[in-house]
Amino acid sequence: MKEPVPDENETSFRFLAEHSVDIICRVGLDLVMHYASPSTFRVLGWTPEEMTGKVAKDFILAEDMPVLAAAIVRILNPDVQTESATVRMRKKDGSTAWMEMNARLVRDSSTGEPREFVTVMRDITERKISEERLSALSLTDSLTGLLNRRAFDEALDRAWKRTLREGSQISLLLLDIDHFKTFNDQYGHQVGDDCLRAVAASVNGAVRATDIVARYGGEEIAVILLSTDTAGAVAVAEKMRSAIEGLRLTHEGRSEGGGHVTASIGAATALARQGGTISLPESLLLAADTAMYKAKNGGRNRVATAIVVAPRTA
Ligand code: GH3
Ligand code: MG
Ligand code: MG
Repeated sequence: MKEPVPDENETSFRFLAEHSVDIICRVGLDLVMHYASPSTFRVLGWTPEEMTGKVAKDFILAEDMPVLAAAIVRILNPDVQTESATVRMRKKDGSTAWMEMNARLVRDSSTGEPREFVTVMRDITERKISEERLSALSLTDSLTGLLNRRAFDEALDRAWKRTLREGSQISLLLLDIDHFKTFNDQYGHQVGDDCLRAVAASVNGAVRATDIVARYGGEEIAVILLSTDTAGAVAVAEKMRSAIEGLRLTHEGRSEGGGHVTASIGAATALARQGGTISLPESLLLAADTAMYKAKNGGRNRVATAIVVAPRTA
């Protein structure tokens, strides 16, 4: 391949590149770096000399290489002018940076054949981190740290579809703190919040890592137990119930619960079988809610169950 002769354009390219805050690179079609601007040192810790002659995969994390490969396929399309990709790059100090790359394919002015890529890269690590924090915030409940209702609804939808497809079973626990209104009235809202946090931690401690625990409403916690039958659901619910009782959080107004905070739990199981009629996940929620009220009416601080049969879809 013929090296381009430095001309006025070349000189101004160099001038801009040498003074750019962003990293500017010239990369061959074989992904070998021919030029890197001095800002590589400030952004990534590598000097331009350390980067030139190397290939993309020497700096880009292996799991992000498919993202780059897809962008290259798109940019080779004659109708595409520029293409961007966001990938992680290894910095000299061993850490990684999220880099947004905007690339343009330079073609030979006479033949139109692709010649090289000119890429502008910008460190967007800070932005990525705050985006990740924001998205975590919108999926978790800030008081308890459990998943919030939105995350729960999405998780239940996914789990439900999977259960119907596999013809397996799924259980849903709905837990409600007993006489929590009088607890708040007696000890104040702040102590009520502390109590909720403690209950949430107990619930989390009673389940497996694959189970999904969410704050469903004010003082209600919902748990999705994948591939779990009624016996399994009751075992987990009992473990939760006794863990909460075992916290020994004083609730003087709660004489029937031994003067401690307790909770009632509805455990509903859906079996996916040919001929099942319960096709919506909301029906499982309703069954768990009904079972929970059965536990309340039965004297609170207990577990009650319900079973629904859903249609198998595969
Ligand atoms: P039951 O045994 O029938 O469930 O009685 P309960 O008093 O717990 O039921 P109810 O639904 O009437 O009351 C729920 C109470 O939970 C009302 C509300 O003050 C309290 N609550 C809901 N969310 C929060 C919260 O975030 N913090 C605090 N401290 N209290 C809350
Ligand atoms: Mg309630
Ligand atoms: Mg309650």
